[in-house]
Amino acid sequence: MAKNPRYRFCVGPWNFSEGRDPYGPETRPAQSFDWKLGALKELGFDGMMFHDDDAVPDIDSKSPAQVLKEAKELKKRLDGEGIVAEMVAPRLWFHPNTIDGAYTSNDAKQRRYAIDRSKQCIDIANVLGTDLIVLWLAREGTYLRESKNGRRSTDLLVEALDAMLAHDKRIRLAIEPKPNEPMDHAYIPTTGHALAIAQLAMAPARVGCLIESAHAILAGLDPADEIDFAMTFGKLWSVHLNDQNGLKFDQDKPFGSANLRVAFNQVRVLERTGYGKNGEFVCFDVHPFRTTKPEHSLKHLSNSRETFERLVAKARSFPEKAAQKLVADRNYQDLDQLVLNHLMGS
Ligand code: GLO
Ligand code: MG
Repeated sequence: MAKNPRYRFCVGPWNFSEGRDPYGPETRPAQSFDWKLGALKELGFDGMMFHDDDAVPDIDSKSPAQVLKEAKELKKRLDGEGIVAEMVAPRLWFHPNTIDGAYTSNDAKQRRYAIDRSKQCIDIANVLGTDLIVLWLAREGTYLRESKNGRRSTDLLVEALDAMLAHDKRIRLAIEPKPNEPMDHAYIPTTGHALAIAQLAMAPARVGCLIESAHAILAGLDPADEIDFAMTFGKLWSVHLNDQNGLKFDQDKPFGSANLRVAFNQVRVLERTGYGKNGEFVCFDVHPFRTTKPEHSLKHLSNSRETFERLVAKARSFPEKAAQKLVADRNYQDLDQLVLNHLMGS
């Protein structure tokens, strides 16, 4: 039995990455989907996240009937392995039609492509048995301010949300905010933006968010506070726990790798607010370091989970009473040390 039966864990096929960066090629051989599914099971994870084209490769070259047929085959495979599909996300940043953005492209034909592909993504999610669609709005933003109109882009995003919500009355949309990369500035950079735009949609209750630790840090925010904020609205439907060393390229480091205390506070908030009790998954959106040898290429996943589990134990054994006494006395100096001592194990 899992150490923390309350939590279910998951990763996506892209988290078994091969080490390519903008300056050099892969450093590890590519593995097949079957290999990744086997590894995920071996590691004791419960679910898998999917982009639409992870579920159905070369999706744009296939007929709608073929796409659904392949999604059904995948569902059978997953059932056979006892693995749940946590979510499906339309990958709207690879295809030539999405060069200038997807829902906010300046070209109406390309906006149509993005919406059609999103509807198909919902159909795939239905087949895979999940009601959760994740929207990482990768190219919805600008490289230069004058190329788009921010007000119009907001309207276009609402139109796209509405088209998806109308396509399926049960589906929930979790916006995954990120402030930059690949864009200079993204249109929905924070949790606040995601929850605000949800209010403009035709069914606000079905638009929520997914918080990724690194994305919050890139926005200069504390991921634990972002989590608390979204939980206050009952709208945190998934998390991508990882780590990020300051304002750099998106690093997707193992959870806790850069700042253990920031990781501890995220776990503490997840525990306090009851995250997971409605079936939400703990997902790790982490990548191996480029230097990682093939034989160590699953360690970023097992290590992230180990850190999470140990921080759950730390959150549960936190000397709350002593902490509250220090808070009441405004003795934050000793509160600080109490936290450090707790994390250091004394
Ligand atoms: C990139 C994002 C990305 C998404 C994934 C699911 O910065 O974190 O990995 O989480 O594409 O939509
Ligand atoms: Mg992510």
